[in-house]
Amino acid sequence: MQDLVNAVAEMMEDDALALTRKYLDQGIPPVDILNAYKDALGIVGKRFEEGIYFVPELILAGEMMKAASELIKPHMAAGETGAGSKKIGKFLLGTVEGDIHDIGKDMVHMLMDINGFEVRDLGVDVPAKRFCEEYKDFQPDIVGLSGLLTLSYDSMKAVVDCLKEIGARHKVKVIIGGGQVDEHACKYVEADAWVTDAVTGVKYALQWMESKA
Ligand code: B12
Repeated sequence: MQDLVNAVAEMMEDDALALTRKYLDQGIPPVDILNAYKDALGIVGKRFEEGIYFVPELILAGEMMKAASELIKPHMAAGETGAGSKKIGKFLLGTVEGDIHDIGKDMVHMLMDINGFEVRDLGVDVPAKRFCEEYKDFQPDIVGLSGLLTLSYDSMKAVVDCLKEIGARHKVKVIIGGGQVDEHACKYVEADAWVTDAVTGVKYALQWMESKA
């Protein structure tokens, strides 16, 4: 799908959507198409770092990915997992304080949902205190923190600290995700796992629910 990656990276919005439709019609797995977008957004991010692209390109890239997600969503709801309506666990999700990136978070929402989780999505720029309030009300099995800025690690850590303060840390798994996270960030935040793709995140979540059963 190099043509799709190129169309997104070169800001050719109409071509990108036409190719997305073409690949969906051909029966290409939706996750593969989303991953092509993710790769393209990685290129956009790199060009931004290099001073070739600026914030408007970041915005347009984000809009392209959102438009593609809307096209792809119905194909995913058909579900490869067949998890259907039976809920297997509760997943509290949000992008942490100071960070407004939500494309990856929305993909996580969609994938957790079709894999049988009841998802409560708190949106973006969510303060630690709000995560803890929602924890008390929703009683999730897993808390998922999204953050794409390196600055977000402190906000993620604040959520874990807050969960400790209310005596909930040992009762809940915490997973962090976003393009920049790594083992180092995971240790700093004191999360249980870190991922840079939603599919691996779903695998962790399913494993945790299995070992709880
Ligand atoms: C699009 C974009 C934007 C858009 C966001 C639109 C939106 N609605 O989200 C806009 C224009 C708003 C934006 C703004 C900014 N951005 Co920006 N942005 C990007 C870009 C190009 C793509 C991000 C993206 O959506 N990727 C595609 C998704 C699908 O991938 P993903 O988020 O990684 O998510 C996947 C996984 O990580 C995982 N995942 C994500 N979250 C979670 C959570 C859980 C629980 C789990 C299990 C998994 C998981 O699953 C997803 C699917 O596989 C990245 C570059 C990049 N390589 O990421 C820069 C990037 C993240 N931005 C960057 C910067 C600097 C900014 C700004 C500061 C720019 C500015 N000067 O204003 C602002 C910050 C605003 C803020 N306070 O948050 C930097 C961050 C650098 C850093 N190390 O901190 C990046 C890396 C670009 C770069 N290379 O410099 N940005």
